[in-house]
Amino acid sequence: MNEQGFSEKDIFSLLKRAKSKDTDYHKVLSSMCTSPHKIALEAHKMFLEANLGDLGLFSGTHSLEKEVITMLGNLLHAPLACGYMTTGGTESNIQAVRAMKNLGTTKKPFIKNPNIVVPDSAHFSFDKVANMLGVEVRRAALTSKFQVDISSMEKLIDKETVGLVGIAGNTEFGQVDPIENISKLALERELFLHVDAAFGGFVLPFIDPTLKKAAFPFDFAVKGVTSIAIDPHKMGLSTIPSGALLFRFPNFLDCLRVDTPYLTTKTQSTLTGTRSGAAAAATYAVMKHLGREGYRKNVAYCMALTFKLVKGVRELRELNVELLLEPIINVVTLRLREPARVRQILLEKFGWHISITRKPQALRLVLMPHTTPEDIDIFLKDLKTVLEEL
Ligand code: 0PR
Repeated sequence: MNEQGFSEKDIFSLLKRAKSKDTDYHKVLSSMCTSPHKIALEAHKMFLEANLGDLGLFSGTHSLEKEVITMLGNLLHAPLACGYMTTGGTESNIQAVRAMKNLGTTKKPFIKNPNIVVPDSAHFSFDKVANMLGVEVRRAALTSKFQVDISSMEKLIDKETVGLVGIAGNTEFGQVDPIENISKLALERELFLHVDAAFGGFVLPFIDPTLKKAAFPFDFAVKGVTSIAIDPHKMGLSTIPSGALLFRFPNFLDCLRVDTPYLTTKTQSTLTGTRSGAAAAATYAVMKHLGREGYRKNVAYCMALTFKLVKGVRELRELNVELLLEPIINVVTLRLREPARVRQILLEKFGWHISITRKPQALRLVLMPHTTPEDIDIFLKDLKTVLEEL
């Protein structure tokens, strides 16, 4: 640290220099985050110092968090669900598995080495879960449609399994697991079922039902689902860090509780202590402001981009590019030759940020609200140029 303080002017010039190196979202097709809605930004600024780690001091902000959980509970078909606002999908997944472990090993005290079974497509946050919680994470195979294979899941369950995980909108393919079938298995085997809807939670409930080729029940309407992760800082258009974890029953929150004797509240079930009240206020503001109608419009916009991209890709068929999967949500994966090289050229020559799936390797594009239909036209033209040159 410098001995003498810098002037405000110097500090801001340093900050501006750093910020100028950041990528703005234009030409970013790899991110599941986007620019927050302006009302979320304003609300965030208003509550910058609010700390949800000490609820008694910030009861106003806490009431906003509680309202967010109620709105999400209603959206996900469990008006009485309980939960709290996390820093995002990673924390929600960690806490959901921690609750499974705590409740599972109490109910079945013989369990010494608990395990959970997740789809092979599970987000890398489950690797952190395994490392942190001492819970073995078993990865079940996927079908050719990148949904978890139920029979593979079933084979991995044993006496020490405490829970199952399904994904509603997986990170790489945007696919939705057959949550109803996983739920059947969970109920038969008396296991908890966590649904990771970190991305899909603000998409699936708002998709035009006439567009859905099949229904994708994924939330508490499915009987066996015991917890859900849903992230307002992704398709919810809120600010970072806004995640949420919802439990069907209050005993899940109870089993995460620790005593906090010198705080204004006596116990705490959250993972972090000090927590952003700003993110809770931002999420409250944008959810109230947009309402279901606003989110339906947001999803319709992203799905229109998705279909425009799909149509354009189909027109490039003779260049050996095809869809890996008919998109369910606003994630498109493209099978083509030399995906890593194509990605690199698209970045270096044209400035597009795109990611690549692991197995199989394919180009992955997430169509977020910061992208425009004109961007899609330009992207398709650039992709055509690259493929022709290969
Ligand atoms: N679950 C699912 C299904 C996810 O897709 C993600 C993140 C998480 C959990 C973890 O959420 P947090 O990162 O909020 O803890 N999915 C994106 C990914 O890993 C996150 C992301 C967003 C990455 C923006 C890059 C980026 O620019 O790809």
